[in-house]
Amino acid sequence: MADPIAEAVAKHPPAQSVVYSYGTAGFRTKANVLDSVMARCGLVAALRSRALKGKWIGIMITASHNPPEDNGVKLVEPLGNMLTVWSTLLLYPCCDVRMRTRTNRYTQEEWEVLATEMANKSSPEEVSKHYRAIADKFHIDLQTPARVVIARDTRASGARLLSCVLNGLKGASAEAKDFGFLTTPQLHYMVRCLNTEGTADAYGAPTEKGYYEKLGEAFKRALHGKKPSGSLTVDCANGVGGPKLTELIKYLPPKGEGLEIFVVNDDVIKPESLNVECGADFVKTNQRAPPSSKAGSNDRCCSLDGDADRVIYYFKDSKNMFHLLDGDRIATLAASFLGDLVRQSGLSDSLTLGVVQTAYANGAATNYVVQNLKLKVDCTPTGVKYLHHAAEKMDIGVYFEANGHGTVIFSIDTLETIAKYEPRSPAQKEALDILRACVDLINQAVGDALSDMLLVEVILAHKNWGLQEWLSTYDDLPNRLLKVKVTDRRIFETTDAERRLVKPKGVQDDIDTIVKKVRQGRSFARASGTEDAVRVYAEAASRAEADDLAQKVYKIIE
Ligand code: NG1
Ligand code: ZN
Repeated sequence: MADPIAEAVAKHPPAQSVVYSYGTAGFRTKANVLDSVMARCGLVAALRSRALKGKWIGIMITASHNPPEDNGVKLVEPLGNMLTVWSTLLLYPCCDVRMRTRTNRYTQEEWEVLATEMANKSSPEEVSKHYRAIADKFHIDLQTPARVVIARDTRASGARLLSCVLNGLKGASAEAKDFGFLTTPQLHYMVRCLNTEGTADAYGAPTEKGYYEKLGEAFKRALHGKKPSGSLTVDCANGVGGPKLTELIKYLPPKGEGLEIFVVNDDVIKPESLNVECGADFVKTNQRAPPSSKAGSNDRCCSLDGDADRVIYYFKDSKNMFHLLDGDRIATLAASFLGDLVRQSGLSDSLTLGVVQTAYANGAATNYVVQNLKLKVDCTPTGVKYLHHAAEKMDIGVYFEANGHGTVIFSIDTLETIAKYEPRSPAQKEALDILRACVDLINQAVGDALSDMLLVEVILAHKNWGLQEWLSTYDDLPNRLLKVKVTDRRIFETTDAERRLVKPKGVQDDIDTIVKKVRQGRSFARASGTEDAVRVYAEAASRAEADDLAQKVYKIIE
């Protein structure tokens, strides 16, 4: 009898001697060795959907800020988050996101391991056997409908890799909805909308137009009559964010009444220019504007990454000095603004706000949150899924990685409190209206560069601040991030949210000895989850000391 699973994967044989691993950002590597992985991810997504009684699962084909020749794939859970430890939407056929249970036996690690195993099976028969073994092990009824929604960024390899995913889905008899080109956060938005459609927690219309309308309308409401000052130049990394931002602008208040946005580096016709000398990763890593930038002094600029899930701000001052406002800054800005709104609405007795960071957050940002904003800070390992998970435990959780990945999430109970609260004065009502608009403006499925950017613009307009005022809230400690090429990064094991090495033995002691001698010194080393390297981070009271500390730790790791 024909085996449709084996037949589907046989069309996409794996590359010789490549070992695949589902890491921090899904599978990500050179596009020319990904065909087999894509077809098999289709199978895993179909199984995951069936395990969740036919909920929509997302597949995003992207390699974010990586070079144009790379690509990758990520699976997205029903509420638009990454494969999570305890998904809130579980084994129930109804779509009520309130239904929380601990009966879900599937953990993030298990599904990541399943995906990794699936990707590394050598023959079509073994893949098919593994598919059935997973179904058996987790009592997945293979007759249950499976539904998968897919999108991709603008990489040249995207169309071919999409066809591999579609073949996998066809082999598994899954329903496929292909949205073509989307930003990563737009795909997350679609997944959440599709799974909550027609329920009390409906997230929005599952269309691109629905996404723009939701953001545009919330932006207008959140501005509450305030007008952003000046203009904003947005570098789109020559990625999918460019055309999508151009479309979004049509839904924002017209130029004279609202924000003037200049879209630059939006060439998606030449996919080889993606992330090259532009984009959030370039700006953050090189601590300078893209060479093509024509922005004048004090012009407000921001950069997205290749799939528009990261944003960072920057400007050059009148002395031509470059200043970066990264994810840490966006977190402190958002936490301070939302904290004020909660207080002004009269909700501070019922709601608390917290901030989640990684070890890469600048020490000055952490201090500012604790000492000035008087908020709780949690530190998690690198990777949005960890931050998101920690933020889920808070009433209002603001989470950002320093590199610009992040968002704000409101718990289900918090959403209810905000929706039902009766203001007791016109001032409370005004703050509450703005808070409610922010809830709609913020993409709660995942960090979203376009939504985060509009939130920053709203906050700056309300505070009547430019980037200079925003920058002056605190001084970043000078810092340096280095990459060490090592033969085997797996020997570097960490603890304490990746801030300390436990292996190789003795290395952490050597780092500690050096750090102790440096004013305001802090440094750590961890294996990258996306590249074959160890990253070294160092910060200190002065630029020279930070650079020197980073160099010394580099030498220890090398
Ligand atoms: P790794 O390679 O594990 O450091 C990098 C970024 C993360 C995150 C992931 C996913 C740094 C230091 N690390 O992870 O923040 O964005 O890529 O894209 O920026
Ligand atoms: Zn990205």
